Amino acid sequence: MITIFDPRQLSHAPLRELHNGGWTDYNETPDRAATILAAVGPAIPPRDHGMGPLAAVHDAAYLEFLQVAHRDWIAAGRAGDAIGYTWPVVGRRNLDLTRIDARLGRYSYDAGTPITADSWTAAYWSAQTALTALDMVAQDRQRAAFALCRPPGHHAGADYLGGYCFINNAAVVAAEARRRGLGPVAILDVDYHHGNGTQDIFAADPDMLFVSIHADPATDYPFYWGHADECGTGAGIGTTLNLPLPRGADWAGYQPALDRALAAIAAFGTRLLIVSFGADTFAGDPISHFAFERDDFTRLAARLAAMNVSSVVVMEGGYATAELGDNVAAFLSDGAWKCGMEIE
Ligand code: OKP
Ligand code: ZN
Repeated sequence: MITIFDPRQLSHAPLRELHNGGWTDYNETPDRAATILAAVGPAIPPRDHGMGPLAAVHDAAYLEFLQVAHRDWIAAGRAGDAIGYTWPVVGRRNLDLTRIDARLGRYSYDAGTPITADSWTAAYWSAQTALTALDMVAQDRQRAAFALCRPPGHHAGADYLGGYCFINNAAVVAAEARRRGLGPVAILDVDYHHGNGTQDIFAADPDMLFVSIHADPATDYPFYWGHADECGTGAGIGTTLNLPLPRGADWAGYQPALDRALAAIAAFGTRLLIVSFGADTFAGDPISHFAFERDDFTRLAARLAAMNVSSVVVMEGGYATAELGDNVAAFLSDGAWKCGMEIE
């Protein structure tokens, strides 16, 4: 499968994260992308689509914040990576403060996503990589394309970062695809973690389907989203489908949820499928608790390919770095994606 990637995506490299109450080395490393590239490459570079498609999904003030946050942090006399530590809890006044510490809290929801001097550049090119994968499918008649996005995106909302994510690459592609008349567009999120940012962005949107299979948020990050009773808001009720699974789920345990997900995607009349793909469902993932083996990624891809719709695969998580390249390559295998579909 054609792969898109830009080396500028490697420049974001936070030192450490607050994980389960203690400081650990940052899990979302540049090495992740390097190992995927080595296994699936070569990649073509992204085209630059500019800020328009990002601004279609994210608040202008949030995009501006991302570009200045680290500079303001240093200007405030701090060292190292910028990280929030005070959040405006639900119901707090929505004040428009200028202090960097206040703004870090305003535009984030966790302490696990530091901002470095290079985070904006990496996130910008990660989004352009996703948009170029859309170009490959929409204009260059590829049946599917792989955006090697890094940093990932599915935890980022319209005005917040978190979960290693800054720009919601899948949402940017979905909105741009709809703008180009390629809908109905569905997003299927098969990362171990619920894609809370994507859900929030499209929660009230009746013509964007969001379906997610993920670890039960009663036990797993991001906790406050992804429960089975979340089905959209307002006019969007019915176009969000959450399928949480207990820890320990293996390929067999995944099937009922996958069947429901694919049935919903088919019933929606989906013409373009955006796959938020996380390889952190792997049994050996250091921060996750499903039990996929390598071949299960090929099996998953074959099920998606059998939908016979054009697909943009957007990389999300996966932290077993030694096995990550092979697991992603298993998902992208030609055997799975080439079977039985022609683009008309
Ligand atoms: C990203 B993706 C909280 C840190 C908890 C975050 C996990 C993010 C997973 N301070 N860890 O969905 O793979
Ligand atoms: Zn994940």
